[in-house]
Amino acid sequence: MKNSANFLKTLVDIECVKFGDFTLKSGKQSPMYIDLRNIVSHPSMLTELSYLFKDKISNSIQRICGVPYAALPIATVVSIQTGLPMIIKRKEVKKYGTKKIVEGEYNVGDKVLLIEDVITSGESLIETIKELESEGLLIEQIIVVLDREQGGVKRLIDKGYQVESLFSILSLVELLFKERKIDNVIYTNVLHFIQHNSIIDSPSKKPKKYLQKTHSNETAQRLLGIAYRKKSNLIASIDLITTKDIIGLLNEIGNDICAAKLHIDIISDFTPSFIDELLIIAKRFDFLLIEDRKFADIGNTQLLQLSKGMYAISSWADMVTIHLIAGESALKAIQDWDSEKKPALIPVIEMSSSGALTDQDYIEKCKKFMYNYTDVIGVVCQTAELNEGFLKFTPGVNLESKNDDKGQNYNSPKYAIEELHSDFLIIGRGIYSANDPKNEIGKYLLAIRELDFFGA
Ligand code: 5BU
Repeated sequence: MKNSANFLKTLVDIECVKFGDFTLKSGKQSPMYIDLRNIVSHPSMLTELSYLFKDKISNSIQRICGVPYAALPIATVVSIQTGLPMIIKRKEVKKYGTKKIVEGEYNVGDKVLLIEDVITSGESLIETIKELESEGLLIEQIIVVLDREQGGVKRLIDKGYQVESLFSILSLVELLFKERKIDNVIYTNVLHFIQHNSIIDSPSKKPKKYLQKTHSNETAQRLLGIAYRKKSNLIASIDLITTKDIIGLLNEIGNDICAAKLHIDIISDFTPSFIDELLIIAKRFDFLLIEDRKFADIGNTQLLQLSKGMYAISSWADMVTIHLIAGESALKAIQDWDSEKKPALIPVIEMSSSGALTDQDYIEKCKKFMYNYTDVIGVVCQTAELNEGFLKFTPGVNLESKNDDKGQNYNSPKYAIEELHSDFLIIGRGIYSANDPKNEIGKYLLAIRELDFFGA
């Protein structure tokens, strides 16, 4: 086995993860079934796991312990791979002899790595932790193979433990969806299930908006999946004019964004090979590409502008912006366009600039027809309220400034999310003009994560 993606796909092949309609122990219906116990019959999977764990183990660890029973074989191979001694926590205390709860050699104060196969609520981990701690052991690190993303990790982090998972159910379904191994329905059902089955109950906090959003459009689902997984709804508007600067910036901040927005026609040294480079980087860092072309012509011209010329936008952009000024016919022309590669559409129905002509009347006119088109995944707007499921992209976001000297108006990330109910924040100069863009984007991430926008 060579990489994590193969490991995840093999989990499905060996039926450790199944999709369908399952009844859980609790009686609840679930669209997925996860049981990693079959891994014991696949030595190559255990070996791969031992490598994956080895990369993550902190230097201070003195003992390894698996949560019984499923994680015991995993702990064993990790112990062999790392040379770190193992201890075993019994599930039941022996009724005779030593009555020990922890087998193996250890000293009070030893720093333990605790291994678990799957985490849901974190309950069995908490039980194991309690018992190990009562023996005087210190839980230094917890590594879980698969996080069901139902709140268990957060619960343990809140208790002060250092927890990480090798994989999450979301990264698994994302991968399978991308590779067309599961369809829209399964993908959406899993998202729904996670949304409604988190053990974290925080009514005082803002609703976990991302998980409540679903959209039948595949690109919208991918964008939501990436945003949720990276816990970033930031779209970097890379309004730079040389390919070197653009690539340089994306290499710096690629991990922190769910999409990059470009104005491809402002690049002074554009060549088609730039697109190849861009696509490689987008894939490497896992973000989508938006061309902010704002098409605004009759249907026929828009199709030419989308697909022809040196930018051949439809060949690479995952999403494009479009004005609806030409009316429904121009939108319909794109929707009816029979093209193998067609970007999702984000109409601009309201602008951030002072004196914009996009008044309430215009917004309502756009709304009258745009919802009928499945290529439309959401809109660029400021205050407009949208139908359930439609994504709201908001430019004019900046932590430092209120406006520029050319008509742009800015809101803070907090205001955009809490007051404008924005789903995705588009940030240009706030990031790319900063002295240290990586450090600056960290501030934006902190601002959105403080709002608990992504839930657990
Ligand atoms: P800024 O540097 O954060 O101001 O960049 C904002 C980007 O969003 C920039 O590329 C604009 O073209 C784009 N934008 C906007 O600012 N306001 C709008 O209403 C629309 C797009 Br539509």
